[in-house]
Amino acid sequence: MTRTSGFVPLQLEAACLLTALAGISGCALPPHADAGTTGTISGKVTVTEKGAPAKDPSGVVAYLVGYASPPPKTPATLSQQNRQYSPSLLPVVVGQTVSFPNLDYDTSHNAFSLDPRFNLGQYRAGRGAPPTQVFDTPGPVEIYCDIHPDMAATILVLPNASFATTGSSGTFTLPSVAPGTWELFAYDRRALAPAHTRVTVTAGGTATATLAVDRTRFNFDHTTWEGQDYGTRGYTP
Ligand SMILES: [Cu+2]
Repeated sequence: MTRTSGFVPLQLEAACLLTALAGISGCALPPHADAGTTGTISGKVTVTEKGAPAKDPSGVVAYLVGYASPPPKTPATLSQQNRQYSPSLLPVVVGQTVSFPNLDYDTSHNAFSLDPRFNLGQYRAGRGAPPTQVFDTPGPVEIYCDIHPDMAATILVLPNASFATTGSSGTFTLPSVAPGTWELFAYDRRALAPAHTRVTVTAGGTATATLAVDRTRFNFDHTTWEGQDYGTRGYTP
């Protein structure tokens, strides 16, 4: 997946901003906190794997586009533990800082991305503050470890804080949404494209939405930071 063609919401968000400028209701209004003047989206994401029901439908990120909100001041955390990233899909807001703590006391880890390009170096657990990175461009960012080829995660950089990650039931709730018609997406790491629907929110109401994603991507093979095959570097991590 490329960052431009694979992230459909960006195009729709741009369209939404244009309609906001044109005064069309729904796109211009950011959610606000006044009880009774906002509504709730209660949704469910149905997940299949190559067409069959997924055993574990959790971990899908549902989110709205069409407005921007400032990033939380608290960093998000992408942990490295048991030679895996956790969570494997981390939603953040544009401009938010992400911390990458190594929680494995028996090995160094690394974190890098090829787009945008950054490399946090190799580091061990318990030796000072974990490295951090700011994410300032919307879209998915694939994160790897230059030591362990099986370590892969996606940071989903979103325009605002109206998002939620589904649990084992596949359900999600987005509270405090301004009235209007919104573009709602569901992003799964193993789906080729986000699912999309439109939902209309009324003040004090609860709107329901259902989305469906099919997991067909199971190969996250990638090169090292320097573009090499992991197996040709002369050592086994
Ligand atoms: Cu690692």
